[in-house]
Amino acid sequence: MQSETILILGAGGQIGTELTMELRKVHGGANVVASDIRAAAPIVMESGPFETVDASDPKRIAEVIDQYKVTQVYHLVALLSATSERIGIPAWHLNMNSLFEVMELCVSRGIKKMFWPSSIAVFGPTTPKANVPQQTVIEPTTIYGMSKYAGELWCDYYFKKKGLDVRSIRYPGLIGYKSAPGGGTTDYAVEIFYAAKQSKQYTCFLNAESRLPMMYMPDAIRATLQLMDAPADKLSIRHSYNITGIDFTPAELATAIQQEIPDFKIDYNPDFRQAIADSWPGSIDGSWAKKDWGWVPQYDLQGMVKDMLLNIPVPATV
Ligand code: VAH
Repeated sequence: MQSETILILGAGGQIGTELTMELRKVHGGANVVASDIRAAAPIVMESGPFETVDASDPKRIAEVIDQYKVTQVYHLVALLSATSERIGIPAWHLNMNSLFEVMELCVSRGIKKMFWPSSIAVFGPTTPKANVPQQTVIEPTTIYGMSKYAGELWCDYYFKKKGLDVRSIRYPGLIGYKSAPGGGTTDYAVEIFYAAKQSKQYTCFLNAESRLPMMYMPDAIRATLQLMDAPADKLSIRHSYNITGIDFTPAELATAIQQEIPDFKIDYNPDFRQAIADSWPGSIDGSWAKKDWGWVPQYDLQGMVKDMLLNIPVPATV
């Protein structure tokens, strides 16, 4: 069987760092080409090929695809919710145009499989708040959410009209310790762990009751590989799959941390990201992902908290 050569665009990001390492475990370091606009984490730079690629430069992406004879592409580059609201239309252009260019390159090069992340950010204030079904009212009110929903429609179009086997997951907020998030509304759920280990105090930029869908990164990475390995004829969704993870409010997360660090304290000072969070649902029904490709999460809230606190280094005392 011909071995795969995988290109990861955005390998330096929160998902990209961990996805690169997992794919290199499966396919071998030399067969997974990491790329980003700037150098990635040392573990990525030192475990296989890395190429400097600006995702807004299709000629450069084509060069790397041809140089390595790439057979699969993971296109992870995007500006997230908070950054996109701050930047405005240029964020739409980066998120959308890079998707169009990569899908066109995958079709023209006969690339077998492509992955592109969507997000629960596609849902808006008119979406039901609890256990959001796979098919529902989708009226995003953020630039990031609009770009992700438009992208989902294009993924389905390229599958149906051009035969591109592009697959997608609506990630919830992702929490991990191997790579930092950047520019997201759910980033509080990562920052809080470092604050708990360092100062034992955290001021949260969302209010105490902001329930959001979340997922521990090991589950998110496993879901991604499980979807990509699923037989194409089992996939009934070609926009993007809802997947079930965990959901919690900042107050619930703080309580779970206090089970491990009793003197941890939290207070709340909501900023512009509160309006983004308020437009999103609180929990997701991932039953289609379970039916089509057997998705079941492994981490609950306390399990994630224990593992995060176990792995985040205690700051060196000065
Ligand atoms: C963000 N972490 O906050 C991303 C994610 C569901 C949120 O897409 O923008």
